[in-house]
Amino acid sequence: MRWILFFGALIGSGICGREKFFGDQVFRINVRNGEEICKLTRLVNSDNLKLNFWKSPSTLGRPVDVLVPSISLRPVKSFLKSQDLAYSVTIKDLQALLDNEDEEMRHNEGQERGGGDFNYGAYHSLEAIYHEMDNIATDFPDLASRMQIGHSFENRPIYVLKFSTGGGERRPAVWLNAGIHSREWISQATAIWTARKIVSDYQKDPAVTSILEKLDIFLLPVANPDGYVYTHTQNRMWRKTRSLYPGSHCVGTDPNRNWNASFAGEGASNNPCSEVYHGPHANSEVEVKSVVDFIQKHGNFKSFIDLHSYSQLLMYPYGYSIKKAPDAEELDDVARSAAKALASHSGTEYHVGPTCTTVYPASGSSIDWAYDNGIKYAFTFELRDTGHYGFLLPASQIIPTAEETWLGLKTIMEHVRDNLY
Ligand code: INF
Ligand code: ZN
Repeated sequence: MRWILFFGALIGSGICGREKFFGDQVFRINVRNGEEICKLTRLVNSDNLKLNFWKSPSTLGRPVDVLVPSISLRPVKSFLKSQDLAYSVTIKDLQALLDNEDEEMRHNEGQERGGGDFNYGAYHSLEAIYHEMDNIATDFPDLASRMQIGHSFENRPIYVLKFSTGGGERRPAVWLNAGIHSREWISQATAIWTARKIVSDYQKDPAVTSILEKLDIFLLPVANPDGYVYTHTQNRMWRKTRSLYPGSHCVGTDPNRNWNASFAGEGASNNPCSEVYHGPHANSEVEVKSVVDFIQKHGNFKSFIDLHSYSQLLMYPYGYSIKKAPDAEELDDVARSAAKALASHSGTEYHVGPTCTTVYPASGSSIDWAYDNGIKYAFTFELRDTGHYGFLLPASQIIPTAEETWLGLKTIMEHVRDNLY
């Protein structure tokens, strides 16, 4: 028994390196109605199969993506067959994709250690992203500054880049949030690329110059630093924070259910082991509270944009209710213009709509909190792709994704610039 505990501790402590997903696959399951969603949810929630929703069942009957460990392949296939649920295998060998990603990152880190510039077409460690934020602030001291707005549960700094051309401490501002769900690596990568784009294009791109003459931009590339480090060192599929509360045997709160917006309502769970666990109370996650405190202290934010992946969606409030946001028409118009601008780059198609009916009910989300606290232009981007690679989007797609997303972000920020309230 002692040996089992010893090896268990060893693996848990990460000394044996990251969790492996040998033979694991991702299934895309077509659900046609509520009854089938319930059946599937029960299946995923049955502990022994260790399934994990990559994309939860949605109100629209969109297909559901589920990570199926190799040991559960047979029972899951027979269950789906018995329930007459059609499915396809979108990722046949998850570990192969992870090995690819690992190999690319190691190669790139070698280049950078040799003094190379930050490669925006590669995924990076938290340390490398923080270092590049510092470089950007150093390269453009009159425009960019790196500030610490708090620390994570495991005491890592939470850094934000502020882009400002003056106008005092309370100039109307835009908050660009990324990396709140740690496994959505295209989100952090797009954010750091966007930081470099803003400083590079100021006084070159008239749109950027005019936006920055009226607005400050605050960019948080890694909103969940502990989770992000955990995806690099222990489990690439980690989504939540790494907080642990007395009496709970599961780690992590979903930071996109922890905001004070219909907290603990529909679409969140009170089970600490759930991927959508809302936490013991609103703002229990220091990573969330740090952003809330900063925004409330500043008091003049006009837009909050949260970058997630995947599914190619551009959504606005509400997630916590089916009720229509007072500004829904305007937000829908802006989102459709942004999606059109985004698509002009490479034809990437985004669906637009309110969270609740576009994906599923979700209480405690960042953009619902922002909107209900007077930050009118609140949007969530679900970046590439639509499930072929899912969270494991190849690094070769980072720059095209960031470039097209930038066209959407600019569209929104131009609208904010011209419609200050
Ligand atoms: N987004 C979903 C989530 O469960 C959907 C969502 C988006 C809910 C925006 C609320 C607000 O949080 C993701 N995407 O996790 O990565
Ligand atoms: Zn997410």
